[in-house]
Amino acid sequence: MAETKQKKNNGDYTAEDITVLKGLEAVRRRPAMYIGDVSVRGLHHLVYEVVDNAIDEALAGYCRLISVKINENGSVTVIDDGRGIPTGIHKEEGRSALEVVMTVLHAGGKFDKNTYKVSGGLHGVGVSVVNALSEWLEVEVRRDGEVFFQKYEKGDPVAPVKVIGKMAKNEKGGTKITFLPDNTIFKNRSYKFETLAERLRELAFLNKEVTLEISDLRPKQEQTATFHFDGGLVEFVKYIDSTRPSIMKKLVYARGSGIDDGGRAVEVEVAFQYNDQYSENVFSYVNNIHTHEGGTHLVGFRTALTRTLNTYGYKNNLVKEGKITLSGDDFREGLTAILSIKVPEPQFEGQTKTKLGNSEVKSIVESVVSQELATWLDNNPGDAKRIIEKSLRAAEAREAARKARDLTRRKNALDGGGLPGKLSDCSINDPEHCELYFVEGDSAGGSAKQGRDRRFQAILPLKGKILNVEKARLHKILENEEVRNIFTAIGAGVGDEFNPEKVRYGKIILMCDADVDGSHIRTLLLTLFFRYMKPLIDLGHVYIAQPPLYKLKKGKQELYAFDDEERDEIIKRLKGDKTPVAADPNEEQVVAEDGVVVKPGGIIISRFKGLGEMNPEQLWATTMNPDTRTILQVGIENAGEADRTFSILMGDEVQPRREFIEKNAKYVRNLDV
Ligand code: 0RA
Repeated sequence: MAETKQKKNNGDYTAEDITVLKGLEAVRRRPAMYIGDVSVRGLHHLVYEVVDNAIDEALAGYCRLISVKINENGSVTVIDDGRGIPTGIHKEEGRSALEVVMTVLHAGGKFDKNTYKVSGGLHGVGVSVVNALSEWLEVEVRRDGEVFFQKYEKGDPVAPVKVIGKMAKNEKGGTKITFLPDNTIFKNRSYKFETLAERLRELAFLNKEVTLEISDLRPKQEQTATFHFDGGLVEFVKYIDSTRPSIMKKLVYARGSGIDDGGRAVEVEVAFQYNDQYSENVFSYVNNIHTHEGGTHLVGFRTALTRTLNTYGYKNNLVKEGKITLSGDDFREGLTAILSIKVPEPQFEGQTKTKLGNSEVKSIVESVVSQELATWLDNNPGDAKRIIEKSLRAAEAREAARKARDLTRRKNALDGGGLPGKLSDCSINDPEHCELYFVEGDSAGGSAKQGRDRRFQAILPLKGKILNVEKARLHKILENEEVRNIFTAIGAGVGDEFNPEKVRYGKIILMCDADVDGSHIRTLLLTLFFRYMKPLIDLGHVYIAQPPLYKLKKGKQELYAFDDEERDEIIKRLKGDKTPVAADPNEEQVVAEDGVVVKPGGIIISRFKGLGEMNPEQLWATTMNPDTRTILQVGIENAGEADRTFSILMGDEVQPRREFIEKNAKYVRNLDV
């Protein structure tokens, strides 16, 4: 691949640019630097990158329809009706601008400085990165009455840009990109419809002028979905809260803009409502990127909310002077909000680069929200009163929670050292190397304790179902001993006071039985982490152990299988033949008691019903030994969806839960939080 000179936006080459960025070869050598990782997550980011480019066209006012297809051969096509990637000769490069955009790192934005750049997190790296990581990529541009085409392999053009036809009379312009991810880079190349659809749905909520559609054309998986929401953020809030009853007649919606330090417009849009529950669900976005870690825009929003509601409460005699002070927390109980802003030059900070740093943004958001919210409250006195009354109840509960927390602290101090008695801690105390296993049941807890490597593995057995935190307030939660043990074992606090630097273990591993109760307990634990220790998940500390489902025995040989497929493969291997097991209808099998199956050839298959059936050595060998085990890392791809999922699974209403489980039984098992 040719080395390509890079250029700064101000037009000056620097020596550093030339030596550091050596074109797409750098992308292929270190793909994770550009797309985060090369797991299925990175695979899906390739599609998001192309779609984000089309969304940029929409933000600039030129694109209405974006269509994604998962093709029969596993490639993906993204079509938009924007202006089309420019095709003229690029002056400095001396070749087609289309080729430059597709083959030069970060060349996408420099043509057009007036749009909002998406340059945070993993997005906005440029379509050239997708090209570099594709076995092949084809682009078709409709622009200036003609249809242009170019094909690439691993990022390199196969031939120059060619005109392959004329546009029809009334045909709209646009860009069509089809690519097949490179299988030398991505081990797993199979796209998940639901994952892509969720991101497209999110983009449709955030950009109400755009329609996004997706179709899966793979055999036996054919399905389509179309997303368009005239109501934008308002509909987004309703969607997230679809199983949480609102206490309001109308949602709050505010929009406005301000000017940043460079004299450019910052656009602010927010929608929110209060539901009858206790958690705070505020999702903030900058240029369509979810800012997991918040930032200055979120601070501005919170400040405006607290100040404006307090002022309204006093002014209208709903809050009595001197009696109780309402804090920011009180105004966020049961709040579901979407804050979406567009910033021309976002600066992203934080551990996952999802925290907005631009300082001037705080006051811009604060002033837009303060003004608009004050007017809204005056126009909707009924809803305003309900919000203030709910906040007063929250303040009373906060006082009770403070007392409960003080009590916990005192109790812990009395215990000496403060760690729960049930915790079998590890001997080293460098969090990076330590693991904490939450184990379902005392008997499995006992095996885990004996089987573990006590130098770096700690065990906390859990009695059974822990409290469902989705349905309780913090002070109730802290009254529960089991949950308190979990908080103290992790050692980093709760909720707003949670400090990730204090986490005592680098890996927190949930080890539950592979049955319905096990998955219920796992969901309860994940709900607890999601609601009260979210950074634990964001920073990748939470894992799920994968105990085997089957033990296969032949003579002295013992093997374990983690799913049916693996079981069948092992049987095949043990029998030494190549015919698939399932296609052997004449085979006799004897089913003995306890689900033990004896196959001809003396293979004994037993199904593990629970962790407790494994002895300490088996548990170590299959599930706990870092050299041989498989553990799944829990991540949040889409926080709004995750929130909605938890409220469906753990909330009050039964019907949506049943519908969710019926529709997603497979996903629940895969733990796609
Ligand atoms: C560079 C400049 C312009 C648009 C684009 C790239 C562009 C890229 C993609 C990727 C997918 N769809 C796209 N649509 C447009 C600005 C175009 C102009 O100034 O005319």
